[in-house]
Amino acid sequence: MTDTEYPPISEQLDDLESAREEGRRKMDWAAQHMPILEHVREEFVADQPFEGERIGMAMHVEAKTAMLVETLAEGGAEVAVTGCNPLSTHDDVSAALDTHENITSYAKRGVDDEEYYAAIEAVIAHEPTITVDDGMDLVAAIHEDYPELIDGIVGGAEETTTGVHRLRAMDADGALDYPVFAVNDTPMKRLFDNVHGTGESSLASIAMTTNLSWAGKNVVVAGYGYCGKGVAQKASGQNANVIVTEVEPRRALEAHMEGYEVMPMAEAAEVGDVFLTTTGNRDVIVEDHFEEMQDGVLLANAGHFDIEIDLEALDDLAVDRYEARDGVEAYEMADGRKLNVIAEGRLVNLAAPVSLGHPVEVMDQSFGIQAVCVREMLENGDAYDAGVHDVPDDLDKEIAEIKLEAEGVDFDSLTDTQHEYMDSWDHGT
Ligand code: RBV
Repeated sequence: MTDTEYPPISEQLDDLESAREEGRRKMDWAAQHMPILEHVREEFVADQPFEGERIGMAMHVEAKTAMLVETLAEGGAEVAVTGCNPLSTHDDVSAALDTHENITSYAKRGVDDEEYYAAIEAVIAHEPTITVDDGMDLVAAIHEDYPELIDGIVGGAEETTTGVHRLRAMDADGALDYPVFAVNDTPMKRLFDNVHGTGESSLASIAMTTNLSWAGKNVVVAGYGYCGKGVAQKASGQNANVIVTEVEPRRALEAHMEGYEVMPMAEAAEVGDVFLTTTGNRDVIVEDHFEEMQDGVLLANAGHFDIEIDLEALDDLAVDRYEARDGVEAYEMADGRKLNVIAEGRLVNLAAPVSLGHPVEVMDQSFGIQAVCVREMLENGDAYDAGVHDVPDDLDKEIAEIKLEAEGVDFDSLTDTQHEYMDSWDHGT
């Protein structure tokens, strides 16, 4: 392994022993609820599919992610990992991971931009043969600054909507020079992680951070994609009145038909009590909206980057700002109204001080897919050209079947006659 200037987490913490112990305790708890990764790990330990490979990862380094990292390392890979958000790392988990002989972890909570990218560079210095990203920062840094490494890279996998969106834009420009699986887009990820994971963990993080109720609130959900749907559904289930804002006509109609109020943000700004952005786009809540908001509103973001709420404009409008609670910054307006921003407008389910990320069970699914995608890329890399690739459906089904078996859920299969019927076109009336 190449030495780099940015030190692994073990060289950055004071009380390393107790951090490692606590990190391992968190990982043990997660592991007890991750039957898919356990299954895949047993297979990897026996087959050693990653012998001689170097895997570079940029993900939210907490207990569940740590189980994915260990699973890959136990399959024979050397793994170098860092965070994909300055606030989502659990230092204790990072330290526990760093004790594994095949793993180097550079992830640390609370890094500034400079340290964030220094840690990404430290991962790249391991010269990965496979990359696993959440948000595409690793792929971007390799293409921009280390293109000479691309020949040695078999492929990659991308975890999240924003990362896949960026990769597709890169691919359309002809700028993506190795194959990457769009893990986010496969059913076993998107229908569970984005919907239930984002819905549950965002609302839980906001409730824990503020100690405020959902019942009776006007909750404005910006964006009715998979994440927005989950947030709307769970907020509604907690007796909130949900208002959806959208820019896509069919999604706006879908939200309307599912019983939510749909209106432009300019109108929602006047009536909302809580605002939660899930669009993946920038400038969703801006100055004009802040000016209309009621005193005491909560503002939070569940999209990957902290660009959805224009905090610079809010700061310009504010005559004062202070930390109202851990994870809550109050911006006081000239007329006395206070607008409360949670977790600096960063991914609220991971970046607030109390946040734990998505529930363990959904991450087991997402990371099960990640693990078999890495295996697929190494087994059949030649079959994938440079560009974005859907996860093969049989891999998605493999993970679903492991999960159903672990849950003790039986299901039907088609008879030969049914197969024949489904495959034919000559059975009419
Ligand atoms: N996510 N990871 C966690 N490790 O606790 N929680 C959510 C965790 C992922 C999720 O898959 C989503 O696509 C991505 O974070 C957004 O950055």
